[in-house]
Amino acid sequence: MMPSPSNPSLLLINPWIYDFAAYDFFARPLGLLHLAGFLESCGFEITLLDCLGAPAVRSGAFGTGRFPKVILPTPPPLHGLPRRYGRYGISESEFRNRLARLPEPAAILVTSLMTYWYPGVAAAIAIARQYFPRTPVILGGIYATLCPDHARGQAGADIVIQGHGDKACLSYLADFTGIKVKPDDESGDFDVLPRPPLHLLPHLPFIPLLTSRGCPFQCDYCASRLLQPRFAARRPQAVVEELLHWQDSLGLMDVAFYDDALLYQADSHLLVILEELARRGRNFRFHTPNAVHARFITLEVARWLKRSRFATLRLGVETTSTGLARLDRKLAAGELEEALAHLKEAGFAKREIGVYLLEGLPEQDDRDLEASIRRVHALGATPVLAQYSPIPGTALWPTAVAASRYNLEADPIFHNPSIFPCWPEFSWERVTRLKRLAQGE
Ligand code: B12
Ligand code: SF4
Repeated sequence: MMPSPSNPSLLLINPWIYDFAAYDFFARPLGLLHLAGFLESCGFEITLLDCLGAPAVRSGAFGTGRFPKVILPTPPPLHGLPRRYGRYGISESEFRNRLARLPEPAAILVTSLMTYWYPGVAAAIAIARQYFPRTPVILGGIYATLCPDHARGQAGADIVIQGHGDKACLSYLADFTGIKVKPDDESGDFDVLPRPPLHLLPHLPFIPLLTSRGCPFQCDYCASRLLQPRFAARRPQAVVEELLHWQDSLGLMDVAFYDDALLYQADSHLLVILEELARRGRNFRFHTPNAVHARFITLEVARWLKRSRFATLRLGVETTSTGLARLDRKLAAGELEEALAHLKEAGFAKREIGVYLLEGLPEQDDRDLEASIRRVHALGATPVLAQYSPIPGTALWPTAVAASRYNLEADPIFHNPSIFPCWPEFSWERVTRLKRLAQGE
């Protein structure tokens, strides 16, 4: 690898999604933006190229919508599936035009999200290399963290960094540029890290926000602990200041929380944030696409959620069945019922309360899922099916590997939840029947 010129400019890339289905449900590259903020504060000049930064082809509510899609050949390991594979985001020619206009950066930093989206990561890196063949490429993010060996072998980056990666990045950048930077604060404290530079995003109808990292629970199917071993919350005041800053500078009102455990210790965290915003007379509208814990919804919490205009509310539940050995550790019998009663008393309507139910788990019996769907309807909430993605390193992984019709260990492309890798076969009839039931038909 050749050292780069002394220009300390960095190119950060959020790659395309390659998948059978993808919807922009409050999705923004917040991890890459956090890294951008940190590197900017260390004196680097940042250019962000967001492959998903295309205006939606069909707009949904609150800035959500359909990504533009170009159909691509289905990857060989998935041949035969009755679904259309494609690339979501900006066109390849737009990506190339943007690269062609850029000066040579000192390094290219690429993020990654879902493990099974790695073909989009590899495609973006391969194209970027055509324009900057001498520039080192560093890959980080969720796929890089969960599947580091695969990423090292297949993604085409020079370096793969697991985890937050900010300090590791600095040390590699020092090697490439000769510029040694010592951050002002080396504690890694969430609150002293610079704000993510949201203004770098080309299309931003809402504020993506992280008020805490990690989760105090450890559900069998979830990667939260692998990505963030300890739960850590920001100071409520710092969160308030960040929200006011973005509202004042970008004029935004909608906020999407990316937290895994937003309602954990709500009395000293979320409620303090909401009270302070109310005290200052600031109006926001909130969304929890990543789900909140039902067990933390007391009547007081429910009233604050209503008063503060939580417009997209999703509860993470998995299944309402008490007969099955439960895979998650976050909900005990009766807690969902209680939470829904509180939300209703606070004034939430059925359509406003989405309850995620996991579909496609290994050894899952449809009758159990159907019973869960009916139960959620009966409790006056809206069931939302979330397809299960097997993740290496989770407690459920060995069961998923044993149950799958694919060799899950051979290729992360098989982690794709929309192929239902742990069903004996893909069945539109089964998918449609469960979907209709969830829609109340
Ligand atoms: C928010 C979130 C979403 C959001 C959208 C997120 C987005 N940005 O687009 C929504 C709600 C839409 C979503 C949807 C889904 N999600 Co999700 N989601 C998350 C969540 C909670 C946080 C991701 C995030 O943005 N974190 C915030 C940023 C700050 O962190 P980060 O990206 O990791 O970045 C840090 C580091 O990785 C690193 N880093 C990042 N980039 C780079 C680059 C370099 C060069 C370096 C050095 C470092 C670096 O630095 C950052 C700062 O610390 C994760 C779980 C988790 N705790 O991470 C699950 C997670 C990623 N989701 C998951 C799943 C399963 C899904 C769904 C499939 C669920 C479903 N069945 O519907 C869908 C799929 C979406 C789709 N098809 O479009 C899985 C991953 C599965 C997989 N195989 O990879 C996770 C891990 C949760 C889990 N169950 O374990 N998700
Ligand atoms: S409660 Fe949610 S975020 Fe926490 S471990 Fe379980 S599924 Fe993951």
